[in-house]
Amino acid sequence: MKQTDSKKLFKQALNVIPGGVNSPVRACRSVGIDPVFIDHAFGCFVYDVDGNRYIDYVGSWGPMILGHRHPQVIKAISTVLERGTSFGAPTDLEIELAEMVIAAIPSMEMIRMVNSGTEATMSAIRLARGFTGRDRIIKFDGCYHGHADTLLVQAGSGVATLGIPGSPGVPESFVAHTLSLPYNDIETIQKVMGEQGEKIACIIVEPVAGNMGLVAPVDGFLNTLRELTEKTGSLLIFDEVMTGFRVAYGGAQSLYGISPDISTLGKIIGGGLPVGAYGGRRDVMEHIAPQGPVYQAGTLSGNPVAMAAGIATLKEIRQPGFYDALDEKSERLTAGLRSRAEQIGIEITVDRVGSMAGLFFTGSEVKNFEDAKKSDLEMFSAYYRGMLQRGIYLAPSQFEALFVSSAHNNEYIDQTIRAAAEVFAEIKG
Ligand code: KE4
Repeated sequence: MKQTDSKKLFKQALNVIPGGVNSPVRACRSVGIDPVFIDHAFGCFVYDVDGNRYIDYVGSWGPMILGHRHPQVIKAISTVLERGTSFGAPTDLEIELAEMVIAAIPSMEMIRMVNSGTEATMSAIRLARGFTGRDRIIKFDGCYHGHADTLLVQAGSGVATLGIPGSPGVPESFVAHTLSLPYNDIETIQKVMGEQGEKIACIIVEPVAGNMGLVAPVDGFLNTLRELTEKTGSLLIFDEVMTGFRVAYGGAQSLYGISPDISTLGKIIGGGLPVGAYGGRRDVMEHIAPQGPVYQAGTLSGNPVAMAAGIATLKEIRQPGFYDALDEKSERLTAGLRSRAEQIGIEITVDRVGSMAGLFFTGSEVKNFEDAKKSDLEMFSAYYRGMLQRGIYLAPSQFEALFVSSAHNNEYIDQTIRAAAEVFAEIKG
């Protein structure tokens, strides 16, 4: 696989951009290669600057559920450009997208648009603290909610001890009110909420975790969070930045039948443009400025071009049968990976929720971050490199998910399975 131009560009990028990338995971450090530079994309393919074509399962980390350059999305963007790009004033498009999201996710009675998932979760936590008058928050090890200081705590920094900064530059005081507990550990959250529940402003959780690889909630975990927060007057925040409109049109909350107090969204609702959002109970959201005292703002929030892309995307994915078809394709892929690994005798754990899937090189169940870290990370790196060589573009980290889009068809899914079988045989040793 020719990579001349990618290497040239990466060298150039390293001079002017930290790590040569604008988001760390893109540097591919954990899989031991330099990143390929993408020139363009279409449907389920991305094409690098050296002309190599890849079947894309990153989908820009989730937004591209329709595949790249869907005609309706491109049309909507070019149409709105006739009106302008940004006004810094309210537009009808913001109401249209807000009403579509609220119709899809009933727990969101009101919604505020922002520009990223990080902004959404950061604002949701400020809102929960402002609404409850409490400072302490609970998150879970292995869940990632963006890079706001209060959420960058060292995973597993002890069940009872409060947060230890997960990054230089985050003052201890900024995470002093953050507790990070093991995901899917019902006993621990019950114990901690029993002891400290009255001090907890909110619990924030990925209802299906996609940032430690894919880890689904065990039976009762999400219900327990709902019951405990109701009992203690804390708020439950579902971070659906990744799962929202991904695992179902109504998000993970519609799959598990849980109504959180606040939900955060991003990725798909921007259709590939920068959009995040947070929303929830009206009595909570009414605390947000200028209606209420909790401040949050953004120059490009509700940007008309981004709104148009989001509206066009939701119009397509709300079509009857969209998710059934996506489910079938995703099941074909994960079942294929599982059966080929079995035939070849390599131990993998493959899980899927809707069109979001994950693969670990372990024969054991993966229920939390500790389990995920025990999988064979070296083998994952070799798998990643082998798949890239065969034209399959995966997330360059064991601790990410893969995404199937409506643009993936059986021919390319079967090609992916064949490539995986070759790589499994190669890395099995
Ligand atoms: P952004 O600020 O990156 O838009 O969203 C942060 C965020 C919040 N919540 C969840 C559940 C998320 O998955 C994310 C971001 N996801 C990562 C992929 N695991 C973005 C990729 C990246 O960091 O480059």
